[in-house]
Amino acid sequence: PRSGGVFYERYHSLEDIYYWINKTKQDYSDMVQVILIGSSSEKRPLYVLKLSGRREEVKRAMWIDCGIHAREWIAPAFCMWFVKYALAFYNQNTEITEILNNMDVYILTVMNPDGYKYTWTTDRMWRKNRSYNKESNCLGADLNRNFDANWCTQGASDNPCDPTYCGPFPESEPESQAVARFLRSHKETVKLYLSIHSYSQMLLFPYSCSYDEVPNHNELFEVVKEASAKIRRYYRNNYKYGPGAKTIYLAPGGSDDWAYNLGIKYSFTFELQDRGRYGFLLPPSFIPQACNEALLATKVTALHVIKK
Ligand code: ING
Ligand code: ZN
Repeated sequence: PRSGGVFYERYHSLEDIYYWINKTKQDYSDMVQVILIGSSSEKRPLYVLKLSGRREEVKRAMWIDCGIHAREWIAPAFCMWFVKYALAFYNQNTEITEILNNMDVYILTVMNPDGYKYTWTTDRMWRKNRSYNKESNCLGADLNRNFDANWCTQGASDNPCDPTYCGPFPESEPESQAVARFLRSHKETVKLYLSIHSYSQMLLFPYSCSYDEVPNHNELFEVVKEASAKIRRYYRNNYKYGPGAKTIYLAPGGSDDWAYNLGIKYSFTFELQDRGRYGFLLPPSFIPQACNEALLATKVTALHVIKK
């Protein structure tokens, strides 16, 4: 499916994305709300878009965050692609209509705005946020090692100079704290948690922070297996799937594990294109297919939760 316009087939600066958030709210004021959930360590606002179908009050919701890691530019591009698709095809495409009629969708387009900005101005391969560290000249913590799930054990670093630095304590970073607080206060309604990363083409679910199997392992496994099969069938591309620790590597302090332990039993991390040819430097010409693959996986997971 096309999502209209060359705008979505490019990467956008942070300023453009803030402008786009405001424009989207104005253009679709009947379906879109903007919620300020906090601010980054350099005091940039963290805006969540809330998409709602035109129906009566719904009791369920899903969450998508993109751009927790600065250099993974395809992730914010996906959040924008998803929003545009959902708004353009509500009441046109049966699946997105069913999703929006049954769930509100919360979207954090750039979870790490300071890092994202830094990759546009100074260091394209930056991963962490840009917070100050006591007793070190190195900046930043890895927001996907900063959540309270076996925090800072094997697979994370306690050295502020490392790219997987876990921070001084769980939720020490304003960006991870804002997300955690929002989800804690919405945990009765949020039934599905999605976190968008790149690269490696994988559909992951908890745990990443240990080799333990989660209680609904088999169900989550079947969901990502179906999503992977659909991507192969529709787009001729291969996505691995499985629990994070066994499928990619042991990584404590991740947001999906934390969200799972909070009680959001459908919790996934999608690693988008590619498998390493371009890596984080995925050319813009790959945006449409990469986003459509992730859109398909998003639909599969959301429809599964709705039909439960
Ligand atoms: N991958 C993730 C990372 O943070 C991950 C993998 C998934 C870790 C879920 C923890 C939980 O390392 C990338 N590419 O960032
Ligand atoms: Zn990442």
